[in-house]
Parts: sequence; C-alpha cells; structure tokens
Amino acid sequence: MDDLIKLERNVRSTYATTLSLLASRYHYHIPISERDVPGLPRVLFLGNHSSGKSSFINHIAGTEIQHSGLAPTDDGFTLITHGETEETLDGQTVVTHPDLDYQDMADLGPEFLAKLQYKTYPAEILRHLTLIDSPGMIDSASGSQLRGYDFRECVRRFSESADLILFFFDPDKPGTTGEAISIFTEQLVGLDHKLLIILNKVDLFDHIRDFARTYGTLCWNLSKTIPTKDTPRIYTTYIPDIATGEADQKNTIPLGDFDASREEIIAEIKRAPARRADNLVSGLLIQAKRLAVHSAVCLEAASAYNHLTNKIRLGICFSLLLVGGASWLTRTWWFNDEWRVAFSERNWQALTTPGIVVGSAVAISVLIALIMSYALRKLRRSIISEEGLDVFFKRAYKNEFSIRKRADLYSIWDAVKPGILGVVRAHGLRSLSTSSSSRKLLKKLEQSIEKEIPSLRRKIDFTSSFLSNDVQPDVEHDEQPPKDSVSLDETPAPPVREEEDRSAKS
Ligand SMILES: Nc1nc2c(ncn2[C@@H]2O[C@H](COP(=O)(O)OP(=O)(O)OP(=O)(O)O)[C@@H](O)[C@H]2O)c(=O)[nH]1
Ligand SMILES: [Mg+2]
Repeated sequence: MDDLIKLERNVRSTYATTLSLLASRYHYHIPISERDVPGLPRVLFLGNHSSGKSSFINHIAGTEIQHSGLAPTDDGFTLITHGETEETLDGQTVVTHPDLDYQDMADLGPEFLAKLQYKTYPAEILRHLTLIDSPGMIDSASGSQLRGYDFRECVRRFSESADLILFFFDPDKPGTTGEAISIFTEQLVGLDHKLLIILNKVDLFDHIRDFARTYGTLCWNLSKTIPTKDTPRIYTTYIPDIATGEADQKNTIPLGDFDASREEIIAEIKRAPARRADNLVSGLLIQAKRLAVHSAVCLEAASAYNHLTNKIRLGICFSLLLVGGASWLTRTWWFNDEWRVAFSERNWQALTTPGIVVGSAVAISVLIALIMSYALRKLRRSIISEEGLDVFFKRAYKNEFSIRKRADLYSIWDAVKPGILGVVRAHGLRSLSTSSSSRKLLKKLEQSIEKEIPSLRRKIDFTSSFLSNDVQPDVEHDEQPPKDSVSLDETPAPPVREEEDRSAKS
C-alpha cells in the first residue's frame, strides 16, 4: 500500500510542478484534491433496484453489512470500508471529517447527506478498499423528486472518482429501466474502461432459452447505449448463499459456469488498488495532454491576435508620424501671415483652404480608425468562433499532421475546444500569455508527456504485489482461486483511450 501512496505523491508532485503554473496562465481547471493522499481505492456498485448489489457486497465481505430485500431497499449511498469495530457515521460527519476524502460531496445538498452513510467493518477484504453501495435505479420519470436529491449528479461524482464500477442487471429488468439506460448514456460516458456489466441472479432461470432471451435483450439494450462496435462483455453470475435451491427448480440451468464468472468479478474487485494506480497515471496523462493542446491553441490564437494588433498599432504610429512630419515640413505654408491675420480677426471665410485640408485629414483619420477597430473586432470574433479555433489548432499542430493523421489529437481537441471557447469569451485574448516562459513551460509539459509520465506508468506493475500479499479474502472460495479467475499479475490494466474520456469534465 505504501507503493500506492508513493505513486499518488509522485502524481501530485507532477501536477504541481509541471501542470499547475501553465494551467493557471491559460485558465485551465485541473481537478485535484487538496488532501495529500486521497482515500482508499473505490469500487462503486450501481444498477437496478433489487438486482443484488447489497447482497453481492455482503457476499464478498462474508457477513451481512447491508440490508437486502425484494422491494427497493437502499435509498442513499453507503460507503463501506475496513475498521477494527463495526461503526456507522452519518453523511454530515463523513463530509466534514478531515481524514475522509469526501469533502467535495458536501455540495450535493442536505437531502443527499441525510441519506449518506459510512460503515466500517472488520473484514479483511475491505482493508484496502472502499465499497460504495447505491440506491437501485427505478423506472420513474420523477426519480429526483422521489429521492429528494440529484441522483444522477451523485452517480456522476462517485463514478468519476471510482476505480471500478460494477453495474448490476437482473432477469426481471435486463436493461429496460429508464433510469439505468439514461445513466449509461449520460453519466457513464467515457468511463467504460472501468465498468463491468453484470447480469446477476441467473439461478432464477428455469430454462436455458429464458437465459438466452434475457441475455439477448440486455445486449440489445446495451448496444443502443454504449457506442462501441463490439458488444461489451457481460458477466453472468448469481450469489450462491441466496440462490434458489435445486429442490425449488424443476428445470434448473447448470450453475457451475457462472461460478467462474463470479470469481472473475471478485478478482477484479481485489485488483481495484492496481486499477487505482493505473487510473491515477492515466488521469494525469489525459489531463497533461489536454492541457498541452489547450495551451498550444491558446498560445497560437493569442500570438496571432497580438501579431495583428501590433501591426495595427504600428500602422497607427506610422500614420501619426506621417501626419506630424507632413505638418512640420509644411509649417511655413500653414503659418503664413495672411492666414494668421485672418485667424486673429476671426475671418473664417479667408481660412476655407486650410479648413478643407484639416477637415479632410481628420475625416480620413477617423475613417481609418473606424476601419481598423472594425477589422480588430472582426478578427477577435473570428478567433473566438469554433471555426477560428479549429484553424489555430491545425496551425499549432501542422508538423504533427504533416507526418501522421493523429486521430488521437482530434479527439483531445473535441474535449478541450469548449473550454477554450469559454476562456477566450470570459477572459479575452489579451489575458492569455504569449511570453517565452509560457512557451518553455509548454515544452516542458510536452517532454514530460513523452517521458516522465509514462515512466510513472512503468512503475505501476509493482502495485500488484501488495494485493497478493495483503488482501486475505474472507469468503471460502477466495482461499483457493479458481484456475480461470483473472490473475492479478497477468492481467494488464486496460489502457485508457482518449476517446473514452471525451466527455469527462474539462
Ligand atoms: N435468487 C437470487 N436472489 C438474489 C440474488 N442476489 C440477490 N438476490 C435477492 O434479491 C433481492 C434484492 O437484493 P438486494 O441485494 O437488496 O438488491 P439491491 O440491488 O441492493 O436492491 P436496492 O438496494 O433496492 O437497489 C434480495 O431478496 C436478495 O435476497 C441471486 O443471485 N439469486
Ligand atoms: Mg441495496
């Protein structure tokens, strides 16, 4: 576990030394917690009501921590972790406790806090994990009215900070609950690298054809919500302590194969600390790449704007000099005796000629000033438009694009563009630095994306070691891991694709 803490500190120091100054110069928001070391790796349980989330938690903890029942049981979130004794803290205490990393949840409102709980239990499997049980999803249009708090926002917050998300379905509602589907399409977009989809309670099927039909329905529903070409993997399982006994089932389907699936889910849960290490580095890399693109485009746009405004300023100075020089050279003509006398006698008629010359000069100057301010405004507007920023993005990366297609850069661009638009509209182009020190910071960031940050990832492999040493599972089957369960050492953490992360906060 010390290794994970060390890695978290390394990641934090990279944020502080390489990212934060550049981010503040270009008004880029880096989500980073104030605490030195955030809490334990988190596993979030989501899914339909009565799909077996709480029962699964009880199963892996080897004891009844959570209530379960056929009617919607949980109406709030419960954080479950290790403690020497059984204890329960209320939501208000959780978000104000200095040792717990949930302070940012306070703004979800008193209704949410009233239903938030923090439970400790002396189960070994919880020693390096926090399990988060959630209220089941329902098929009601007025979900938030029913619960009194913004459930979707809570799901989004917990999902973003989770290292593994288990999404439970059951034979009764295989992806047919409105709330579940909309959460897939809105709150979980881009998080599929840490998402496991589980069809639980397979022991309830009497015939294999019922199972096939339900499985097909779930696949069909998911294919409409997850925009990948491949159907996502669905773990099919049941909880043995609860499963309907053989005696009750006239035509039961063979359950042996589903045991292996359950072991795989449990292995993934135990791998959460390793996932956390991987997620930390992936998160840093994603933020670093986004910040690099954000800064490069801001720099390009601000430089172009400054370049043009400088040209215009130069033009104005040149015109002033021209007018001044011309007046100086023609001073004898302007100050001749005839016009001086006419001026002192207020004989305006005699001053028609110089009047016309001065008037035309002023009119021409005003016209030029108007044209220039119009051109500047137009330029600013064209830079601040999406199309304008696209041009600067292509200009900033013209060398990259001349070598390869770089679809990855385009997907980062899609994610950062709205942020840049917001920055230039709110702060203006002048607020963006074009100094050589900012260029140096950007160069340093690009170098650390190439070398320093990937080298942190290389150090992750060691994290699997603390898992195998430390976590002694409570449940019987964990003592003898099945042959086909996922090996902690063999399975590499899934890479985070930039496209997957498109929707995440920017
Ligand atoms: N037959 C069978 N029943 C199960 C299984 N898993 C859970 N159950 C039962 O399903 C019911 C609901 O289980 P819970 O664990 O409360 O479900 P939940 O998802 O936490 O429900 P909410 O808290 O309401 O969202 C309980 O009566 C469990 O005993 C399973 O694998 N097989
Ligand atoms: Mg429950």
